[in-house]
Amino acid sequence: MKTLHSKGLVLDLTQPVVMGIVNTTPDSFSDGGHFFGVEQACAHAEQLISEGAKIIDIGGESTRPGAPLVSVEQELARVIPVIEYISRRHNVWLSIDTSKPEVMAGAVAAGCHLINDVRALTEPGALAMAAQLQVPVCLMHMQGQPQTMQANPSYDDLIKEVTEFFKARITACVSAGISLDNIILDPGFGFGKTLAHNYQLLANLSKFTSLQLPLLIGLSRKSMIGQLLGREVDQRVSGSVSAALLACQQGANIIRVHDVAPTIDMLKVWQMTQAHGQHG
Ligand code: YH5
Repeated sequence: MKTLHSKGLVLDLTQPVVMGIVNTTPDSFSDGGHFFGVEQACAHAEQLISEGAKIIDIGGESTRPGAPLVSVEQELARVIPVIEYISRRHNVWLSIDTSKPEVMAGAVAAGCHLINDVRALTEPGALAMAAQLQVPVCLMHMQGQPQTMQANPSYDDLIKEVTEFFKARITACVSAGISLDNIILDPGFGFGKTLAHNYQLLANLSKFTSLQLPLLIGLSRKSMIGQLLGREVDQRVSGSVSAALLACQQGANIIRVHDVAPTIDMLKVWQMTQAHGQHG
């Protein structure tokens, strides 16, 4: 049975769970910049918890192409107060969306249970820090760097290349002392991928289950939904929920979303149907 353990908390992944996104960046494009500031971020996190999020993902660095780089001090100042506030009041899993080892250390000390790194622990010192902190890590695939990744994404064999990337990062993690039980994989929708690449990944998601590790997916409000439907970020809920259902059907375990309530509704429909399979 797939379960994650961190700091005395257990996360049962027999059914897909929702990870709610809390941005602390003033430029967080996908919520119109409304959720900046510690107070707003805390209130937003509590709202997502009440809607059924099992994990809250807290980010203080924007990976949007062209977004300004953020210093360690700035990132810590944004995320630590939110982590402290939520971890004191709720028994929810907290995830830190960062690539910086110093931020990983500060976040875990403040109460974070999981490291979510879009750079898959490739920054200097990140691998050793994650190994030392002994909490689960999410390794995301990205081609290139956030600033330039969407310039000309190109693959000979996308699924094979993402799989090879996963295998190489798993080996690097295990060599550094990270337990296999603490590794989560994410194909990184929108990170160095064209629209066609993103849908090829979604169509073939089940292939990554052969690696036998939990799968996290982030599709929520992304361009692959907006471009296809011709919709702005605040009109992408139906498309995002539909894509998330296709991911669940193929074995996704953790669904990273902005819109928790509609995603929980989808999961209830999915779970009821699962429970009544085989003419039950
Ligand atoms: C992810 O997939 N994504 S930040 C563009 C959007 C909307 C949303 C233009 N962190 C992931 O959410 N961590 C981000 O519309 C992530 N997996 C993991 N593990 C980008 C994002 C977004 C980008």
